[in-house]
Amino acid sequence: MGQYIPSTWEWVADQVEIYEGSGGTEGTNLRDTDLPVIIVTNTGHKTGAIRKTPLMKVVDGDRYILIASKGGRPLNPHWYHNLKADPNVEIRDKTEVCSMKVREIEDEEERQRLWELGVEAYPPYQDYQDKTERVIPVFVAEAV
Ligand code: F42
Repeated sequence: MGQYIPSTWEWVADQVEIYEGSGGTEGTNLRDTDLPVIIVTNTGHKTGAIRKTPLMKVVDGDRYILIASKGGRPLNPHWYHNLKADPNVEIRDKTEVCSMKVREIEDEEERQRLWELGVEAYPPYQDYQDKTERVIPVFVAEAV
């Protein structure tokens, strides 16, 4: 494993620093909302670096749903490519850290069901999808 390289988006790198620096007791929500956030530690597939990606917490039973929205931008986030290259991640949910394996949901019916769970947890996901041609990818993360 390489060394940790913070996100180039400062507000994101800052959240990771507070979240992880407090052992998962602070900075665990999205900005000043009460919407919970998890941190997905993944491996940069070009650099081999450790990357830490905060995402909205969306669950389906004991699985996490990871939604590669990137605010509805035309291209998938870099972390999408990292997860496709190496599905082994760590997910921090507040003070809990688990080793998990991710897979992208290709089945349209299953993807739609999980997408709806995402929109229920974080309605802006639908706005992001409405503003891009890109079909926003959905992953599930399951404990190994
Ligand atoms: N993003 C989402 O997509 N969905 C969410 O639900 C979400 C929630 C959220 C909550 C709190 C918060 O602070 C951030 C949140 N974000 C959410 C933003 C998310 O954490 C990511 O910052 C965002 O999705 C963009 O991901 P990104 O991987 O494109 O990050 C960019 C900004 C970045 O860090 N780029 C690096 C750079 O140097 O430009 C490269 C990162 C990287 O992984 N590089 C790879 C490597 O090998 O190191 C190469 C990847 C490649 O193929 O180019």
